[in-house]
Amino acid sequence: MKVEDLKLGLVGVGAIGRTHIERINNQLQGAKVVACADVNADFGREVAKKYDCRFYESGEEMIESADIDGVIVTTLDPDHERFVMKSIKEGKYVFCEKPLAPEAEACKRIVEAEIAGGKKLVQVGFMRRYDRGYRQLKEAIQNRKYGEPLLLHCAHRNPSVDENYDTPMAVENSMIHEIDVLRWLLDEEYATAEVVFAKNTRRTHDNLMDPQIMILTTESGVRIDVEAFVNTGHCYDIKCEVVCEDAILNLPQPATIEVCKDAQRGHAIDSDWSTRFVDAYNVEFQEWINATKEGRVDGPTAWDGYVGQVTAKAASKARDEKKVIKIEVEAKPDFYK
Ligand code: ISE
Repeated sequence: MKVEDLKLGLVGVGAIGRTHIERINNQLQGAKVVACADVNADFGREVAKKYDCRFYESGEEMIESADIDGVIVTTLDPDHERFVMKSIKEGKYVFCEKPLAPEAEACKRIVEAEIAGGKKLVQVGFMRRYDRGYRQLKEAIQNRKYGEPLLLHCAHRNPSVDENYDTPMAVENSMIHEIDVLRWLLDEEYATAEVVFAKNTRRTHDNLMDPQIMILTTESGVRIDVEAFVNTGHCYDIKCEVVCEDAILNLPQPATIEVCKDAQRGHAIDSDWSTRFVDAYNVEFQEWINATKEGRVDGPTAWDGYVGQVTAKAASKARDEKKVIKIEVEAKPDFYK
């Protein structure tokens, strides 16, 4: 570890937590995860040993420690709030995996605490903003080279999900990514949400309607449809087609070799989000490390986390009540402008 390396503490050493330790300690520059905490002490100690970290049974104690400069929260979603709040209290920069918190009210409490502390410290792990393809789309849309964007057709397809994944999770766990990245892409807020169902796949179960289609409109009238089909059985596939006045723009797929065999020509595609967005995660963390060292937050803020949850909850309500719901977000505080 170099003297100038940022010393990070990570709470929650599940799969995503461990991949973040791995990328920060072995691939990226300028930081090291030097401490970790987990409720499962035996497993947490094993992980700490593997990555040469100090282990803490209590995440709060780790966050307080003078040995760490910044915090990464990768616990179960309901525990995000308390560790983000503790980081704010300690005045430490904190990266929290999405969602910032499962309930919009909890996100609001985080926003209020951050404003009260007077300094932006929180970044939310919406990694799609760091994907090369989405960044290219944003650049193409931003300068209006192709006219105004009018409508978007998107798809979010997973090969399979576990049996705990239920109907609300299609919006709140999967399409939350589209909710965030599309308002960033279009640089405007949503006005309404609606969710409709398709015919159910035979691969689903009693608690999951799959596929679903979420329909959003933006304040300027752009109409967005997102298909979430989380039991395709065969691929992880993310699509985003932006229909502009003068051109149709499509999210580029990561490049893979073309294979010509058995009288067919084709390309392999990803089977999982962790490989599809691996480069995005790396860029996201490198930029977070760089910004943290310079004392600023330049990624998705606590406010973005809050708007995402308000929108997701409106979409869930729209699905349950089978109607179009108006999305009511308070005015953006000057603090986040
Ligand atoms: C998962 O939780 C993620 O965050 C992935 O990025 C997403 O594609 C997947 O649908 C979610 O279940």
